[in-house]
Amino acid sequence: MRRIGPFLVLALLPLGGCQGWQSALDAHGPAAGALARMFWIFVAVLATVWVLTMIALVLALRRRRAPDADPLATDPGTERRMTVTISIAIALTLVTVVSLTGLSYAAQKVLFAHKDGGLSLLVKGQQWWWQVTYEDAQPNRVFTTANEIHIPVGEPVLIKLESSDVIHSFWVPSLTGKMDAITGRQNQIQIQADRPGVYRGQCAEYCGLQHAHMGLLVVAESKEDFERWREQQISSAIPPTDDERQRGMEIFMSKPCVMCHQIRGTDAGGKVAPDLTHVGSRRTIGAGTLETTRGNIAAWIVDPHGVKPGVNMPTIQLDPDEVQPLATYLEGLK
Ligand code: HEC
Ligand SMILES: [Cu+2]
Repeated sequence: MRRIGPFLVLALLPLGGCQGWQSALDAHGPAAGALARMFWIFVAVLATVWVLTMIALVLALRRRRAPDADPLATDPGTERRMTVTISIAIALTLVTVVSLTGLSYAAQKVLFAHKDGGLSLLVKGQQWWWQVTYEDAQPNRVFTTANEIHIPVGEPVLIKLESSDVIHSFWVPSLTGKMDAITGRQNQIQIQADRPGVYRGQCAEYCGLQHAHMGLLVVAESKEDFERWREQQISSAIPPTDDERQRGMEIFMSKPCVMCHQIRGTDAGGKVAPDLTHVGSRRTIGAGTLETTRGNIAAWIVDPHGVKPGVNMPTIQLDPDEVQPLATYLEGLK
């Protein structure tokens, strides 16, 4: 037991992950369902093959010739039986391998099936966050957000993937397989959620220092909730309603923040960092690194490299009494 213990733990590890909220085996959409089904069929078939092989091995090892038998003697009856047995074994192996290949092909068909219509989003991988643009035939309904994708339940949503620096990979395990985001070309993958929920995803291609903190959330909600969310995201930022927020806004506009970040409806028009127009409405900041609270926003602004070492946001000198109004203003951008 002591010897096989570690192997047993290793063998059972993948099962422990099944119930998590980010697991390819916890499928909530057609593509992820096809993959999870394929996984379990492979496991069942391969486990059966392994058990049968072991049984055959044990039976073979238990066979003994009589001690005085001539080792080179052959018996035509035994030869014939062996030929038949081995032929059957080869045929079964072929059938198994061909069936598994067919199954894998069928799962691919589901994975890359493109249904027309529905929403299309441009998702751009950046070191180390996701820029998300909701496309629309009407230009004034196009908007950009970051790291949090909302989709209506039960509808296919087309994700067009691009990258602005290195190769990233878009992966929301409960909804679909992985797809690379590459500079200079566009890859597409469709996602669909069958049930409402929040599904976590992350970059699945090592892309530098903060690769592990390049998460994203997919929020699947009813059509009405989604439309309400979309209308709110399309609108410009809410103007400050009190003195502290007003002051926070003035501080933001007077600092280099505006060169990188956009807040629609204000003079801040930077396009190289997350759009902050509705940053307070997102569940996290820093691509899933911190929960969006006033305290966390303040901590981020004061020391982004303490939260996410190597991050592409400089530490900007602020007076101590500037931090709170700034954080209050940003947190209020619902
Ligand atoms: C040189 C460009 C640059 C400047 C200047 C800059 N930022 Fe950022 N900021 C970024 C980048 C890039 C990120 C995304 C980092 C990540 O998640 O990896 C970011 C993230 C943020 C976030 C989290 C947003 C989210 O949705 O995750 C906030 C809040 C923020 N910045 C506020 C500010 C404030 C306030 C200032 C000015 C004091 C500022 N930034 C200045 C580049 C910049
Ligand atoms: Cu990445």
